[in-house]
Amino acid sequence: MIAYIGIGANLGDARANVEDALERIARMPHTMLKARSSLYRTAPIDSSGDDYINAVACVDTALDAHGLLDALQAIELAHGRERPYRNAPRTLDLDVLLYGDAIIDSARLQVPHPRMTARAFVLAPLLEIAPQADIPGAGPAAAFLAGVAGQAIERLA
Ligand code: A4P
Ligand code: MG
Repeated sequence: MIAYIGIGANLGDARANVEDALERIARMPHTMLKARSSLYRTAPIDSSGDDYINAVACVDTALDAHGLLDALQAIELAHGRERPYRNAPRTLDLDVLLYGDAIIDSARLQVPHPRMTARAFVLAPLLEIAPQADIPGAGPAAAFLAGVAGQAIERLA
């Protein structure tokens, strides 16, 4: 299954944390890293603290969607992530954005990620590596870019 993973960090050395997450994603079981976006510096949305570093990874995985979530949460834990409150600043946040064309709504997992269409820090890196990306139930990801044009985001070299 082709899946897209959103990566974000705004605590500590955020850039190093995102790069390390990409390496760990590439080493997840039954999974191949197919593509990764550039890093983006983004202003916090519904959150506080420093700017975020964001990126998106594309994987080809034999894990089911909940198994993929488990593997991503293990990587978050390896980064010592604490969850004092929702949308708190974080060393590392890994979200399942898309899992094939699946629509999932379980207690632990909602896919497509419910807020992805409203966030430049997801849409820009996603469209960099998957310009034709389609969001099940919502339509082409590219159609939502205009709606997030006001959000500060800078692609890093
Ligand atoms: N969960 C449900 N669906 C998913 C999914 N598709 N992927 C559940 C991953 N997890 C999913 O997440 C809480 C619970 O969501 C998990 O236990 C899982 O079972 P969390 O990561 O512990 O909490 P959170 O990060 O505070 O919430 P969430 O929902 O990930 O927040 P958002 O909406 O992703 O927002 N601004 C910038 N510029 N860049 C950012 O990266 N990130 C956020 C987080 C806010 N503002 C930001 C950024
Ligand atoms: Mg999260």
